[in-house]
Amino acid sequence: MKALITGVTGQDGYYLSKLLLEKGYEVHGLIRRSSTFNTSRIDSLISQYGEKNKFKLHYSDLLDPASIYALIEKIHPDEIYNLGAQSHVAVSFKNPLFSVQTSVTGSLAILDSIKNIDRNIKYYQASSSEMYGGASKTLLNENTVFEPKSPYAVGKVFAHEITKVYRESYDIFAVNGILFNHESPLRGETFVTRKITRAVGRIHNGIQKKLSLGNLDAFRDWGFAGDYVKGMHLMLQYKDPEDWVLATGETHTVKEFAEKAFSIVGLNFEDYIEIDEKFQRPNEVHHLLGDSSKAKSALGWKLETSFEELVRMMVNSDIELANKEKILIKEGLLEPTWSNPLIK
Ligand code: NDP
Ligand code: GDR
Repeated sequence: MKALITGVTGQDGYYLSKLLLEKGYEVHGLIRRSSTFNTSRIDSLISQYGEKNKFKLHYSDLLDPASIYALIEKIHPDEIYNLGAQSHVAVSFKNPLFSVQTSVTGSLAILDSIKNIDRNIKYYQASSSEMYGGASKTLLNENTVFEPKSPYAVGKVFAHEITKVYRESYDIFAVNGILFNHESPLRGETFVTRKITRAVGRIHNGIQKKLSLGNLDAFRDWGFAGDYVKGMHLMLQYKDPEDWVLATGETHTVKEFAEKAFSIVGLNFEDYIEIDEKFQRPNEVHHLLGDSSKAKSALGWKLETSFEELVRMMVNSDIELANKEKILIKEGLLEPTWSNPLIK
C-alpha cells in the first residue's frame, strides 16, 4: 500500500507516518521548502525508513494545484491523508487569507486530482471540532450543525463540505475525520497544552519564571495524537466513506490542564501564570465536548490514553527537554531566556 500525506512535518504527520510505515506502507510526504530545516519531527523516520525507500519526501505546497496534480499522478497512492493546514486558530485571525486558502485550495486541488487521475484513490480530510463553534455545552457528533468562529474554522468547513460533494458526485471514497483537540510531546509549542508543559519543564529546571496565557476558562476535549491517527487509518479501511467524530467524551478547562501539569512537579500553577490580553482571541470557542460513539462501535476505535496520562507524558518529556537546555545554557550555547514574544 502507498500513502501520500500532506502536513507530514506536523504533529499528526509524524504519528500517522510512523503508524503506516509500521504497517508496511510506502509513505510519501509533501513538504514545503523552508529556509530552515522543518523536518525535525520526522528525522527519526527518515533515518529508519528513508534508505529502504519506504519513506519519501516531495517538495510542493497545498496552494499550488498544478504541482499537487503532478505529484499525485507520479506517486499514484492508494490513500491520501490531507493533514496540511495553517492550524493555529489565533494566527488565522492575523493571517486569514493564507489560513483559509490552504484548506480551500488544498482540499479542492487534491479531490479534483483524484477525480481526474483515478477515482479509486481514497481521501482523508482533517476536519476539526473548531467547525462547531462551541457556543453551548452540548455533546457534539456527526449530525451537529457547524457555527465556525474563526477564519481557520471557516476554511475547514469548506474543505469538509467539498469532500462530501466529491464523494456524492463522483463516487470517490472521501471521508471527513472531525477530530477534537489531540496533543502529544510533539505538539507545536504555541498551542496551549504544549506551551504549558514546556513552561512546567523550564520552571522546574529554573530556566523560566512565568507563563503568560489568555483565556483560562475555555473547555477542550483533549486526547493523545497517537490514538487519533489510528482512527484516521481505520476510517479509510471501513466499508463505506462516511464522516466520523474522534473525541474522548471528557472536557477540561485550560485552567484544569495547567493545574494538573504544574502539580506533577509539585508546583501551584497560580504562582506562575500571568494573564496577557494578547493571547485572547477576537472570537472564542468556549466549550468543546465530542461524542465518538459512532467511531467506537463501527470502526472499533479505542482510546488508549487518559487525560491524566497525556498530561504526565507531555510534562515528563518537557522536563527532559528543559534539562538538556539547561546544560546548553550553562555551556553558553543557548540564550538563558525564552524571550521571543512572537513565538509564545
Ligand atoms: P500542525 O500545525 O502540527 O501541522 C500542520 C502541517 O501542515 C505542517 O506539516 C505544515 O508544514 C503543513 N502546512 C501548512 N501550510 C501548508 C501549505 N500551504 N502547504 C503544504 N503544507 C502546509 O498540525 P497538526 O499535526 O496538529 O494537525 C494536522 C491537521 O489536523 C491540520 O489540518 C489541523 O488543522 C487538523 N486538526 C488538528 C487537530 C489537533 O488537535 N491537532 C484537531 C482537528 C484537526 P510546515 O511544517 O512546513 O509548517
Ligand atoms: P485550539 O487550540 O484553538 O483549540 O485549536 P489552542 O491550544 O491554540 O487553544 C486552546 C484554548 O486555549 C486558550 N488559550 C490559549 N491558546 C493558545 N494557543 N495560547 C495561549 O496562550 C492561550 N491561553 C489560553 C485558547 O483561547 C483556546 O480556547 C487546536 C488546533 O490544533 C486546531 O488546528 C484544531 O482544529 C483544534 O485544536 C481542534
